[in-house]
Amino acid sequence: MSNHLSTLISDVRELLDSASEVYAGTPTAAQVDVLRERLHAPLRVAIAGKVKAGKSTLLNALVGEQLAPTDEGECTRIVTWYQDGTTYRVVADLRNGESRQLPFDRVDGAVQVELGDLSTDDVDRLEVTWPSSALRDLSLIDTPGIGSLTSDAEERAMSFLASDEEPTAADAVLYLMKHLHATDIGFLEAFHDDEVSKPNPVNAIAVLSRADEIATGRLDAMASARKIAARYSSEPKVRRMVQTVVPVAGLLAESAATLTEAEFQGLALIGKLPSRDAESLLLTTDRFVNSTSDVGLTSMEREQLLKRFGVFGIRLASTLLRQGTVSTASELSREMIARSGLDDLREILGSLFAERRDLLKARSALLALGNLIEDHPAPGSEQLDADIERVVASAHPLNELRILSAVRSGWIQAKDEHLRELERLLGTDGQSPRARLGLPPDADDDTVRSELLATLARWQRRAENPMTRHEMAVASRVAVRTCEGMFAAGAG
Ligand SMILES: Nc1nc2c(ncn2[C@@H]2O[C@H](COP(=O)(O)OP(=O)(O)O)[C@@H](O)[C@H]2O)c(=O)[nH]1
Ligand SMILES: [Mg+2]
Repeated sequence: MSNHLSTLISDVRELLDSASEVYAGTPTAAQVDVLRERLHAPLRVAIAGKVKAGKSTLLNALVGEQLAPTDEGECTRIVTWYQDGTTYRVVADLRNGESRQLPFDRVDGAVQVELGDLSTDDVDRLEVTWPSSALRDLSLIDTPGIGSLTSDAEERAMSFLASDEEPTAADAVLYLMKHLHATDIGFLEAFHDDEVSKPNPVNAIAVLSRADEIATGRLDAMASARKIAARYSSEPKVRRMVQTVVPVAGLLAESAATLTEAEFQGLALIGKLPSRDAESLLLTTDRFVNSTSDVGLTSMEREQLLKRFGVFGIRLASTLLRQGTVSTASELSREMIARSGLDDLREILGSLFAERRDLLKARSALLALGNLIEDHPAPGSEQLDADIERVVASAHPLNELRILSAVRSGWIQAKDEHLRELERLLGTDGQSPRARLGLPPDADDDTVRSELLATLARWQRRAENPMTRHEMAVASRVAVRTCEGMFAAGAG
């Protein structure tokens, strides 16, 4: 960890200690404790987007289990947290401030919570604790869809994602969109804020979801989806709000991650058909289910395969099997996951969120503490507020984030290549010195040292050059401090 980051984290801890003193013996003390615990807990990533964007499906793919209920269902209207733990447990946090452990069932794998005498309106959020290595680094938060039929659910999702109602908000957001709609932009803008403490391109990623449907299930669907995603990623409107756009075929990823031997056998039967016969079978879903051709699968079995893998998944799996690219269930699962885009998403989550988790958590703790003080003025809280402001203004890692979002907002004008270099140096490609300097992971220490020296000199020149515009000069000074920090941490 860099010295700058450890300074920020110890500053945040001190602020929380002072807050505990200020609020000792008051009802607010418990809220301060929650904030303190969160600093040690995994990063909280919310999955947001319109209803049926594929949020719950993608959550399941990331966990590798069919955990979150998909489609309608009562509980898909409640914000639900999925976190790692030692026991299987569901707790409901109620609007009236109480918490209650609830019984649950598993229907086709999905956790079906029994609300009993509670209505969805009584429940503020559900907390599902589930032993899972996938949830160890990131807790995932499933949210009701924006644009759902009931405006209550929509309001709930918005208030969760966009409000200042800390400490419920997430540290980072995955925003799912099937295609880019005007309402998506509006939605992104609603919870976008240029303050360091609000979601902005440094902690939000867009997912072009249900990517298999983009080319109506053709084998090249993912290639088309990648092109579209790249185009979105370069649109200024989108860049202002999210770090990048990644295409993912969530259904394929979910089903591949939970592929059963029976399903593999079924897909293998289709793979045994000559490709022309398989294609004609897959022409329409109706034909696939009801065709009388002798595949060795009943209509019901075919319908089930369709539900799990979609036309694209069946076409892909049978082609991979026919061509001999894969021959076992585990090979097929791995290949389909890779082709679904899930591996790419995981990698991006790793470098943008997981590697930055301490910074993102420190940032949301500062925001939450600031809001808490505003809501609960107390003797001594004014001083605390001033201290928070001082930390927010001076912490170098927060300045890096601020510059990154300023670049994305188009406020900093400079040559494109300089801006890309600046973004990389400030950590968009990863937090390690090698990533920041644009060097391969196996570059030797001497190479790192000389690249660091050259980079430092370059940014010093830009900072001091009278021709450099004011905003770029400010950004250049931050870049210089980043380089100095790498020296201090021993990278030089
Ligand atoms: N073809 C296809 N269907 C999907 C995909 N992801 C989700 N679906 C389907 O879309 C419907 C809604 O998905 P769900 O995850 O419940 O969406 P949510 O409302 O955003 O949580 C379900 O019937 C899913 O099976 C995908 O990547 N491809
Ligand atoms: Mg859902």
